[in-house]
Amino acid sequence: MPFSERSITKIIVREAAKDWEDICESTDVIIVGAGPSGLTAARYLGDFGFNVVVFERRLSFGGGIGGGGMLFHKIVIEEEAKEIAEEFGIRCKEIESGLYSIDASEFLAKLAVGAIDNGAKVILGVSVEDVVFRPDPLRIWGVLIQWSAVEISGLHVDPLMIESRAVVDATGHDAEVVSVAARKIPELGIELKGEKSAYSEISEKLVVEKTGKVAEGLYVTGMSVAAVHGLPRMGPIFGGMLLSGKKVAELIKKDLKA
Ligand code: 48F
Repeated sequence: MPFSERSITKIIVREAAKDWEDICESTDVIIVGAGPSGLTAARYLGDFGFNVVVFERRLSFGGGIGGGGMLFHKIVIEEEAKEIAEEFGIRCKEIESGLYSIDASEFLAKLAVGAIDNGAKVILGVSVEDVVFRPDPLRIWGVLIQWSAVEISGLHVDPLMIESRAVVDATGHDAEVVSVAARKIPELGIELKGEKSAYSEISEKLVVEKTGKVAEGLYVTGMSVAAVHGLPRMGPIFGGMLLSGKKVAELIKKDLKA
């Protein structure tokens, strides 16, 4: 079947523009970061029927998963998170009581498939640089986005804005979205405590416990929780990321359906 270069370009531009129009018109939840917590949150929120978009700075999924532990290609999860992993079809191998090993590549691929198959739109190569807010009542109203390539180039290009009913900071150790909101909207009263050194067992529990809303319309999941609340880090054990992603999805469901 003959085809022309014109068609290839037209298909890409038109279809991308249609998706972007949908994202502008009807996004319920913006998730910033396609690491383990963001992808898990995206999967459950999609399953609950929300229109979900995930903006990921890099051109790949998985955040900190791909590097395993110091580039060894395995990650660990604990018993409490096994059920979630299995909902994604991820195979978990029990090594010692309550601790399982998973190939990093399987973990990141299946988390991404789970999010996409449940309706989340994942856009790679887009960075969130700021938030949209409304003062009365004070709430986060969306995000400002920019092509990562523009961000990296340092060119002065104004971003675009996407509105949503909820924004989830799943950006990992730097909590980038909460950080910019705290700095630029001091009325929110958010104090970023900063992540502490490792204490894995405690950290895995606390990160789930503290997952949730930090301001109206703004939620944290994954390692962003540790950065905001001053919790210890845990290294390449990922059960807390899955449990945190699921928890934030359930909280948002409750808040948005209310
Ligand atoms: O860092 P990341 O994997 O976050 P997470 O879901 O999981 C943490 C673990 O990987 C690990 C750990 C626990 O086991 O300690 O480190 O909390 O994924 C965060 C993703 O967000 C992207 C970033 O490229 C990464 O893929 N990201 C960060 N800032 C932005 C962003 C931004 N401003 N805009 C878009 N994407």
